[in-house]
Amino acid sequence: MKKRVLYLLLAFTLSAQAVNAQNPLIKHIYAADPSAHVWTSDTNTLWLYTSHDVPGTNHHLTMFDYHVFSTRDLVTWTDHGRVLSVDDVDWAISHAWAIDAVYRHGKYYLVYCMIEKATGMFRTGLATSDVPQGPFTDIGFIQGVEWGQDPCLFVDDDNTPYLFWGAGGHCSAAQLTNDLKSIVPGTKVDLTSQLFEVFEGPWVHKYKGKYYLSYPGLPKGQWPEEMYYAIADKPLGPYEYKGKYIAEFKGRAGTNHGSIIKYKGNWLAFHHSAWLSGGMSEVRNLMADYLFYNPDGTIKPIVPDSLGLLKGKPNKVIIMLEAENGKAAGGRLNGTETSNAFPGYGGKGYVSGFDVSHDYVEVLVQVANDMKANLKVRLAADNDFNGDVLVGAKTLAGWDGTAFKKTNGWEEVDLGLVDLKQGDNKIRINSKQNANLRVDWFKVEPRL
Ligand code: FUB
Repeated sequence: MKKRVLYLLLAFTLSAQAVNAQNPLIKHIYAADPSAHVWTSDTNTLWLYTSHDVPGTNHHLTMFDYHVFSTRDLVTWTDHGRVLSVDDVDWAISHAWAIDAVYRHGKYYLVYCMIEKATGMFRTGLATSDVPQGPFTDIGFIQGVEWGQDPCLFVDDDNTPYLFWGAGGHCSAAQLTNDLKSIVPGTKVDLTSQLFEVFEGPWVHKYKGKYYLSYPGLPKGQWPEEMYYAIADKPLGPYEYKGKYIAEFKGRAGTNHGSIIKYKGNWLAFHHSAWLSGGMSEVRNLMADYLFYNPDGTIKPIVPDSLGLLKGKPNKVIIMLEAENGKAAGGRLNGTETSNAFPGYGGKGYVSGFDVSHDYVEVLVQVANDMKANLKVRLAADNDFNGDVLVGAKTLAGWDGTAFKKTNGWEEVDLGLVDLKQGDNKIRINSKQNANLRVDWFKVEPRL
């Protein structure tokens, strides 16, 4: 009898863990290389700037764009969609690999790496936005950095910016100029020999006045990568190697890459694994775990499990796609235009100018696997109008030349359940006649 109760208890605990699992952190899209930030402009929100793995590839050669995620409670996460792609960067040709971000002088910067068309080498690009969720506009690459893969832009308490980068078993760092656009001459250092078994992906955070440089390394030169760290008294070193904080674990990817940050009083470690792709080791998903220090300042090793940042609730995700982001977020404005004259919109504005039939606004939804999702659109229409909603190439059942009602200002219209296909999905709304339609955003809630 006693045994039965124990079994039941165990079964209940395991199923509760599965339901409440918070790792993988984000389950609707393959994302990797998370850079976590809390900006001084709003300390309640945690942001993740990530790269994006292409479903079905199992390599990193065709990685093409970046995503931004945000949360205010570590339970509900918003995917803000594509924020920059190789197509948006004139000087680049491919390899949208690891990224970082920084908030400086009232602007948000994406600090990213792509292969330069002219030289075939990795450059560290800068792109800016007025808002943390992007999309971002490229402003060129940082002068003086060659093979600038896996950038980490660390700003010290005195506001001095430092860039760390690393690839192929090397790690370098330098002070940056105030505008972030170039290296301060004479400040570049090669940190490789100070970082035991370093391979790539540096991340710097500060704890109790010391500088912690964490990085993916190759144990005895063999894959998979594990997460190591070293500590210094000054940002540019010298660094003293301290150990590993995430060793190889079940379901790990070939690579790992992480960031460490304090949010609402807790230290968190973000990284990636291959749990979601079921063993395709180069198709990765985001992971998160709490991080604890020993009294001597060393880090207690983390063994990732499905509970992650468990708050007693399963994670929830919302994909928020602002209509006005258009091409910069992988969407399209056909015959329509952006505006901000009609108050009450979310984001930076809305799309209007649906003057003739086939004028439309389209947004891009990217998902890891085929899935169902709830779709909502926020719009304002001065008159009733007939319109279509398309998901992929197909008109959405029930929304084919359908009569949309005149709204009372901005209203959320529930378009129902849609089928999303693995990879890229375009969602489009068009008005068949001029009804002074304005479209603010699309909200997609994956049913996972
Ligand atoms: O995501 C592509 C590459 O894989 C990153 O740049 C590396 O850090 C590794 O995670």
